Order: sequence, then C-alpha cells, then structure tokens
Amino acid sequence: MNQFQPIDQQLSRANPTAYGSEMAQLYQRHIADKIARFQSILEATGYQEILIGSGETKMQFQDDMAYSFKANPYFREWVPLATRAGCYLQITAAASKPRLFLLTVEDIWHTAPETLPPGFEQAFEIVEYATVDQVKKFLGTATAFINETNELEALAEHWNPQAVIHQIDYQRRGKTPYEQECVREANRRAAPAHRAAQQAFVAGASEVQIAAAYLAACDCRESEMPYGIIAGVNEHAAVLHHHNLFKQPQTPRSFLIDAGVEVYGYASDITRTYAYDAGSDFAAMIELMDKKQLELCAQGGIGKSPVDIHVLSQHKIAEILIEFDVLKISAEEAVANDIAGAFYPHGLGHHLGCNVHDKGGQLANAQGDILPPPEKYPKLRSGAPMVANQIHTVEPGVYFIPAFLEKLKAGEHANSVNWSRVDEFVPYGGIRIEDNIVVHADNSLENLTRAAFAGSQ
Ligand SMILES: [Mn+2]
Repeated sequence: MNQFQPIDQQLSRANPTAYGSEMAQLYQRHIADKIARFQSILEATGYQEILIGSGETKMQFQDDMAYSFKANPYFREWVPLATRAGCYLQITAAASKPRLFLLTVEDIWHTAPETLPPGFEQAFEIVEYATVDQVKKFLGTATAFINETNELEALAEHWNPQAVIHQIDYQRRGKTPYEQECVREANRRAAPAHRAAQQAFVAGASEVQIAAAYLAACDCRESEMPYGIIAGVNEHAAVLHHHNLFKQPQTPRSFLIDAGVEVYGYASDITRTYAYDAGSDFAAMIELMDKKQLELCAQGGIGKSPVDIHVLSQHKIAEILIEFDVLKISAEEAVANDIAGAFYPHGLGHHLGCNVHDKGGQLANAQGDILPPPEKYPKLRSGAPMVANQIHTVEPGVYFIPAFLEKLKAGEHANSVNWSRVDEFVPYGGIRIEDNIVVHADNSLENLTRAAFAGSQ
C-alpha cells in the first residue's frame, strides 16, 4: 500500500470511490439514527435543542504556541472534524437536518481547516460564521449547550446539564453500523503498523524508533494517535502506561506495544506482546495467553456481565502462572486471596468508540445512576450488562511488576509463589493482548482486531 495518500484514498484501499461512497451512505444512516436518539433525549429532558461545540484551541501559558487541538467526543460522535476548532452543531426538536456552524475567517498563517469527507456534508444545513454573535441569532429559547467553554453565555444550569450528558452517554453504548465501520477501519489501519513496530523491535530499535516506525506505517502524526503509544521493551513491558519512551536501544528480549489509529474520530485500541527468542519460556507464555485471551473474547454477548468475565479472566491468568510454575497453589486460591491480582492489576476491558475509554460502561440507566465496580476490583471500567452493538476491548495481562512482587513477598502468601521462576520472568516485563470486539444485535461476536491482522498478512 502506498503510505503517502490522503486519508480518504487510504480508507478506500481496494476501490477508493466505492469505499468512500459506502461510508457516505453509512454516515447518512448514522446521522438519521443519531437524530432519532437525540429527539428522545430532548423529550426526556424538556429541552428544545442541543448545541454542541467542538471546542477551542488552547494556548500554552505565557506563550504563543497552541496545544494540538482535538474536538470533544460529544461533537465527534456527530461530525468527523476531529481537528477543527470553533464548530457548533445544533440539533432541534423541529428541524430534520442538524445545523453545522463552521468558523470561517481569513487566515494566511495556517493551512485551510479540515473539511468533511465527500458526501458527508449533505447531512447538515451548513452555516459559515465569523463571530459567535452570528451563531447566537440562530438559537432558540430552551437550549442545552455542551462545550468546554461557555462563550455563548448560556445560563449555568443549561451549560453541560448533567441530565443531557447522562442521556448522551447512555445512548452511545450501542454503536451504529457507521461507527462500527470506523473502528473496523481503525483496526485495519493499525495492523500493518503493529507489524512494522514488531519488525523494528526485532531489528534492535529503541522504543522511540519503534514508535516512529509505527507512525510511518500508518502514515500518522503522533498528535493524531487516539492515545499515546505505549512501546515497552524488556522490563518496560511491565509498566502499564509506559509513555516515556526510551531513546537508548536495549538488547531485545520482549516487547509490548499498545497503540491504535483514529478514523473519523473513532479509535482502535490494540495491544500485542512479542518475544525475541521464539524458543523461550516467555514466548510459550505469550502463546498460552493468546489462547486464553481468545477464550475470553468468546465470552461476550448481549446481557453478559463484564464483571463476571473479568473474574473468569483472573482465573485464566492464575492458570497461566500455575502452568509456568510461578504459582504453587490452585487457581481458586490464587483468585480468592488476590494473588492473581498482583500479576494482573487492571480490568479486562472497556467500551470503545470516539473515546478510547468510551463512557457509559458503568451507567445503569439514562438518568445517570452508576453501577459501581465490585469492592475487590475497584478499577473495572464497565459493570453494566453488555448491550447490542457495543464495542468492547478484551485485554487480559500478566506482569512481573517489582513493586507488587515485593509486597507479595513480604505478605502472608509469599509461600504460594515460586520466586526463582519470578526472577526468571522479571527481565521480560509482562504480556498483554488486546482485541476489539463488536457484540452484534444478533448476539454474534466480531473480533475486529484478529480480522485486521489476518487481512493484512
Ligand atoms: Mn484498552
């Protein structure tokens, strides 16, 4: 694939025009679906209209440099203009087409702002404006205004009203076919970049060089990543959010990369782990983790509890540790006494969409009541039963984290662990494998990530 094509041609790979028009059609249906969902939000909350701002460019303190801009997720779920500041979208009870306000000022310093992909503009009545006073003239009387800043001077109670925010988060759990395709494409574009990163690791590159290889392969700037690239070589694979990438190359043993791609404001979120020596115990442990991860992926379904599947994943991690002679107890004991948790200190997964950690995973209802995580697993991001068309990540991990191991060694369960085996695995850091799964309305499961890797071979 030619890496140096604009995004719409890249999206189109095999047949650019056909893919582009297919996406435009999916988008029209997406907007029709969102209008219907927002009509019921207006009814439920008593507002006449909702106005969503994309946000403002932020300047660095005492400097004339701006931070890279990213439109907020409430705007991005409607409009794929992730890098365009100063836009507003107006959804009213009366109008069939939402009104999209685009800030249009003469500017010789910057290249022209991002525009909508071909065919997408039909979804809106587009109004170009230069000052917010012009936007204000279009506003009705009962407006909920959603934006980080309140330049339209909405009354405090109507600026980001929680009742509306909860409703939006709740409806967003089920993804439209267009949203699913965005995340699917974000997986397709990430798979070859993951391979490029793996090759750079095997060649002995530094973490910074590996990240550069990833960016080059998906033809993105770092500011376009849905989240900072995590690229941990050797012991760094045990640092769950290792963003502070090292410039010094290391003698390669193990490599964990957690990185996605963003397509039209939607993210993929993918983790892979590699061993340099294919004959090592660590390589065998990755292979077993891969098998267990696929078993966990198969557990999803409408009405299923992510908490139950997380508890199951704790058992599977314990089984891996037993298999490799790290634990000397049963899986049941390892989970009951939270010994497995010392090697696997995070949740199994989260909702995925235009937020990498999409909101709504803990919502019991549209009124914003929360289903709190169980006391034993306070870090779980999703407790609510799965719904149709939800996209979930499945990302079990096993790590040798010195701080946790020291606590375990000093505690009452120290004898449950074979410490010489632990010492052998510490230099490899850890393993995480993460896929993105759609729970379809017919209750079938689609693994977007495995399909993307299979398709990019
Ligand atoms: Mn994730």
